[in-house]
Amino acid sequence: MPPIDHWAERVCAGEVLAVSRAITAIENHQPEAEELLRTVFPRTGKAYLTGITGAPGTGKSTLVDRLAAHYRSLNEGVGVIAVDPTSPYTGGAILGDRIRMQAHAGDAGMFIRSMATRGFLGGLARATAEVALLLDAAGKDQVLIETVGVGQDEVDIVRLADCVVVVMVPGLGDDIQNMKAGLMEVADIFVLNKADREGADRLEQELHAMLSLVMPRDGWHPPVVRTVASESKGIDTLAAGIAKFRAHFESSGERRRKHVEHWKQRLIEMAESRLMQKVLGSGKGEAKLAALAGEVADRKKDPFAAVTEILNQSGITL
Ligand SMILES: Nc1nc2c(ncn2[C@@H]2O[C@H](COP(=O)(O)OP(=O)(O)OP(=O)(O)O)[C@@H](O)[C@H]2O)c(=O)[nH]1
Ligand SMILES: [Mg+2]
Repeated sequence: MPPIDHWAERVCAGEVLAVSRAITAIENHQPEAEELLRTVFPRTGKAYLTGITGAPGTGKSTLVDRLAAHYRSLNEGVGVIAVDPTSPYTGGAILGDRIRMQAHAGDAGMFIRSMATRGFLGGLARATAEVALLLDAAGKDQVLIETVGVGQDEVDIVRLADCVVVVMVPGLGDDIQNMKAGLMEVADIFVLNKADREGADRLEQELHAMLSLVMPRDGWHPPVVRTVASESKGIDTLAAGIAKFRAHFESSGERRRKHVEHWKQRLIEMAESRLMQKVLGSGKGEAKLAALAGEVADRKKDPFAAVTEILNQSGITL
């Protein structure tokens, strides 16, 4: 059996070491990663991806942890991807995540990985999407993706998910008003976490008031679920909300349309990423680009001619 097939077999059997090695290969954009993903791809498409996002410190990791425990109690395989815990907002998040993960150590039905750095070749969203695919191949029924909802990268990542959960907490001031419109738009479910704190009722009223102004997407009204993640309160309700959302889209035939839309986006991103690699692949490409940009800035060359030159030199004829 070729080594890649052997590796793929081990990934699909859910072997932790094989999965870990594959994720590292994906992060480093190693050529074997693509080969591996191609090999396992026919066996993917079963996992349900839930994205959990929200402002720093709202309790996302705690929620993910409790939700994971809930799914494990139903004997479902769970994969967790914690993206970008290195943002300047979150000091010891990785350490905290590590400690939480210890609680699941030794559970073969659970796989947890932090993706700690930015600057992945081809982008963080690509790496996350590929890791999610890999966990899908590894037989995880539920893949939970935690991201801090602060930038475009994060919005791109949550868009990958089948269901997007946006976490809010009372006492962050005018957080609804300040919330990124982009994040609001992608929310399928709102979680009002830290409901044990003062101001929970007011925040819930504000959310409902705001939601009443928004047109339901495909017949779905995003519910507001109150949780106290640190006490495991409301987790069943959240899981039920996710299941209801899933059923809503599966029965209405929207699921396939969503998946086609998803792959349309992904294929464009992959084409872009491959093109960039071809153009900037070597160190030389970067230098050449800088030289051309200089010529354009100095008006020695027009940008259209420069682009044609870049493409031609990369062996691309359009
Ligand atoms: N009072 C209260 N505290 C909570 C609740 N849920 C989480 N916390 C606490 O809030 C703090 C932050 O929780 P995390 O789960 O690390 O939050 P996070 O959103 O993952 O944080 P970052 O990844 O750093 O953005 C921790 O001290 C939790 O114990 C809750 O429902 N009520
Ligand atoms: Mg966290």
